[in-house]
Amino acid sequence: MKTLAAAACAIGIVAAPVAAEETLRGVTAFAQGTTFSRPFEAFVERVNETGKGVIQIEYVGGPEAVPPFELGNAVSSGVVDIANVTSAFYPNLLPTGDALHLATNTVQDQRENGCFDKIDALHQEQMNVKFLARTGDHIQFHLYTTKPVEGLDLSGFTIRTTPVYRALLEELGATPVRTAPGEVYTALERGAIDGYGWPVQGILDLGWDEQTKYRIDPGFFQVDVNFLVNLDRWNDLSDEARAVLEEAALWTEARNEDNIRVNEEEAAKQLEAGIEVITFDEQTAANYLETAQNAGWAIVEGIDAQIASDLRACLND
Ligand code: 173
Repeated sequence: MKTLAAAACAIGIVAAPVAAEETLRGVTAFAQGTTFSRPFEAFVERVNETGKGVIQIEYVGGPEAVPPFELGNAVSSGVVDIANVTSAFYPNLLPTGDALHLATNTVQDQRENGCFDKIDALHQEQMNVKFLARTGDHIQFHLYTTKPVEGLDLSGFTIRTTPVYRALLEELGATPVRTAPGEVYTALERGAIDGYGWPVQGILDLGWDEQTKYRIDPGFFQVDVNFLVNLDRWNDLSDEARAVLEEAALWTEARNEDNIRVNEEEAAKQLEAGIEVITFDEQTAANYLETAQNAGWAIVEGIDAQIASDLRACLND
């Protein structure tokens, strides 16, 4: 044996080529340590644990590293290798991404019924990224205001928006202004906006409760915050490295269920912080939700009717 090994070395054959450890640079669109960055931070920790010697993620930072509405471009071009970002921040690259927050099922359902693969294909074709994971299931969006609201009428209200709330706000007569999360507090403080759209989670994290008087119920849609990997980088990874990422993605998605409990905790904290809940009578609430869903799908249909009908079937299944 010894002689054989020595002979192999002598002619330059080494036992097996050992692939070098890969490192991905990761950025989140949300402030570090806050609600919508936390699942990504847990994912990074898991990859760095289970991927030792194979793949590691260097967590570069949040909106201070890359502006949130630029993060889609950054991961698409490869300036960033992996991003934690919602489709509402990259409508320029994937206009039909608006469909994602109209889902009424879970990412586990979507993996099972083929929707995940369709969404992945759209991301690969249109923005050169691998759609690795979806977080945010079970979390709904709300409108929050600094002034009381009467019925389904927000005329005279200027409301901070992203593509998630735009159609609904227009239906309600509000004036939407697109604002990055990092600018919302100051805009409220200055009275430049009378409210904003945001999920049920995260208000206290961001300190916005200090500037918020009302939350409008019911919530609508479902949050999507996605892990996207630059496609060239993804294709160049070893099978082993991709397996580490896929495993950690499934692990992260399994934890989406915790949101059901956290939603309740957050609503209780908002009440304690003095945020009053505005509710509608049953009929008005039903109209509000229907308006939101219809206006949401109308936008996706207007962009691409085929994609809209494909996704509508599997996101509501
Ligand atoms: O309101 C927003 O900025 C937004 O669209 C969003 C989407 C997902 C999670 C948090 C916020």
